[in-house]
Amino acid sequence: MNKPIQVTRSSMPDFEEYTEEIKDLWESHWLTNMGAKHKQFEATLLKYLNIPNITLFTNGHLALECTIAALNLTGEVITTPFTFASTTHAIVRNGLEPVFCDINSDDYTIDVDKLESLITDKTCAIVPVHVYGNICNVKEIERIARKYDLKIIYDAAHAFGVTVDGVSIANFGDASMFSFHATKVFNTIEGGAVVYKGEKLAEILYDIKNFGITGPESVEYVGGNAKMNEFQAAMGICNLRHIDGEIEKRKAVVERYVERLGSIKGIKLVRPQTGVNSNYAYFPVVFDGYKLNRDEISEKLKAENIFARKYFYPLTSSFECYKGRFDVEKTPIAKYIAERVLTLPLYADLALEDVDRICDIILNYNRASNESNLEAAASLSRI
Ligand code: T4K
Repeated sequence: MNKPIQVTRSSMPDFEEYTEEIKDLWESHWLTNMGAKHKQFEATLLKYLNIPNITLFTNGHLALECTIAALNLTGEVITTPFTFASTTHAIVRNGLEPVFCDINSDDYTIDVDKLESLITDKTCAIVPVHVYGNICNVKEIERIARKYDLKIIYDAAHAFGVTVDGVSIANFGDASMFSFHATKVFNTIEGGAVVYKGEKLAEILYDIKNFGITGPESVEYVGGNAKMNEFQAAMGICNLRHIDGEIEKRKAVVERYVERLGSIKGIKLVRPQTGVNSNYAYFPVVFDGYKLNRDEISEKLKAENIFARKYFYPLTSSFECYKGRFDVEKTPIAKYIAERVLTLPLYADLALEDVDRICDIILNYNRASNESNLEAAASLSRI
């Protein structure tokens, strides 16, 4: 049996590069609480993303949760259910009510044509998701938010390094959250960041991730602990040196998948978005009218030690913890896609021969020939 292939595999610097980077921590004994590595990493990221403000966090989820808290919102937040648990939980854990908008069937981001009809006098914000690194219709979302005076907080967990018409995706909305989790295009082991407009938010985010402490003897917010530590920041410093090369390698993997699966009836891929420089974060495939359904393909791959994932099934609106609260029928496209989507293995060092093997398993399976093989095997055993 071939060695297992998981849906992704963390990018890592050379061992020596990382150990060199963390060496001075043994001299300083300063391991966390916004130390030298944290400051250095923050400054490097500002440059890389070409943005004015960034706050680092210990993970993407707390980055999103703290940002929503920092904006001091009340009421309803429009978002999509075709995402990881984090997006919806971050809204609910802030005491806000998620209102689910459907996604579009092209890139699975929020359907801006359905957004406006969901706005009520209780709506305070929109939390759109750049799902798989596909970019939401940022212009239309901006127009709607301005018209109704709503905040926009992008869940950009998947979108680090993406640009639109040459502009970093970090520049849209009031704030965007990036995840630097081990499974992401760019990782700090665990980690995350928020980028935003306005100095005011900088102060609040800094305090909120550090228990709400604003001075030696003052605590102005009910904050938590969401600080990025020095080892995470050191990993970020190292990985950022290699990010462009990693994205290039991912691109080659995606191109091979597209070459093999791009024109197959019943297999739907996301088309490249106009003006968008992708980070090739995920490779979602929708099996719709193919000879095998999504679950059958998933099982076939598993039998060969290949572990694709059903990101994002089930919809967050159908989670047990939200039972009876939301109606999944109100987001029919999200429901349809979630039932048919499979994200295939994708990481920088995935060998093209492995991509071919994955495609062969998907393409070469033929129910009729498999049945006749089984019959042949059965008659052989009778001899
Ligand atoms: N918003 C969105 C839209 C998100 O997708 C996420 C996270 C967030 C917010 C929150 O960001 P963070 O708080 O996580 O920074 C994974 C990740 O844990 C999660 O970060 C990610 N989204 C989600 C889509 O996927 P799982 O439960 O599927 O991960 P797991 O442990 O099954 O790992 C998947 C594969 O990755 C493994 O089979 C092998 C590989 N892997 C995993 C780990 C942990 C590695 O190569 N190295 C590793 O260290 O959630």
